Amino acid sequence: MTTPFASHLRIAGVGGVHLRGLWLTCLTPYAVELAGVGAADWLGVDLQHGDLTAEELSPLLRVSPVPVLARLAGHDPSHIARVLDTGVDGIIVPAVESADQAMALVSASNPPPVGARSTGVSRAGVLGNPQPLLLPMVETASGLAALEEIAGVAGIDGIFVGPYDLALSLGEPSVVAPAVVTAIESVITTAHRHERIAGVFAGNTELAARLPAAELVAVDTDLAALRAGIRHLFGPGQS
Ligand code: 3PY
Ligand code: MG
Repeated sequence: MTTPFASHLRIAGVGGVHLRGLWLTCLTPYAVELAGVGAADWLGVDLQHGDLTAEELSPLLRVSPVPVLARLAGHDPSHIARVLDTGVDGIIVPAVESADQAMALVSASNPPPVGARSTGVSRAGVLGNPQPLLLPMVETASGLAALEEIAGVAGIDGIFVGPYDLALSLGEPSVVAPAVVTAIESVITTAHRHERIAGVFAGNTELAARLPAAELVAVDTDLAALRAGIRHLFGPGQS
């Protein structure tokens, strides 16, 4: 892909792509360089859960063969600025529950006059990266209730669904429970109606296969892929 990822998705728009990602929770840059992760279309680096930290982003970005989106630890503007300074292709922000929160993220992600993000020497600045994708997550009943207003906020690129927190918040037993799948589909439809791209963390191939309309689908995690690879070699074993 010659066009930068964020620009590519903005140009392709709704329905223009269906890109399958691998969600990183533990792989080091060494493994990212050598384990063949380029078979995925993109990587999601999880800074909220798992074992990776914001300090590991720059080394990961230097070796990743595919675009990298970072799932943030929270909404703190200084965390957002540090992560954007690394030159990631986009940020995925957990548990956004109102238009006000989404507007605060737009402000934290953009320098004046759009927002209040500070500028300084950074990898993103020196490399001249384009504006990364801003993808608020809808993953609670409150977020779902505010979906229409969140999707309408100027400056966001899309909505990303967190089905595991959503299932918990809705009191449903699994991410493939009918009420959760219906909620995910309604997020995709609403995002598209607002000309926003839709992303979903599937975390399993069964759910991933049911989401052809989403532009971004995180199929599963690096840990799940490692476990599957080890089982493939040795069988189920003790755990
Ligand atoms: C969720 O499903 O809640 C997520 O945040 C994906 O990691
Ligand atoms: Mg979540």
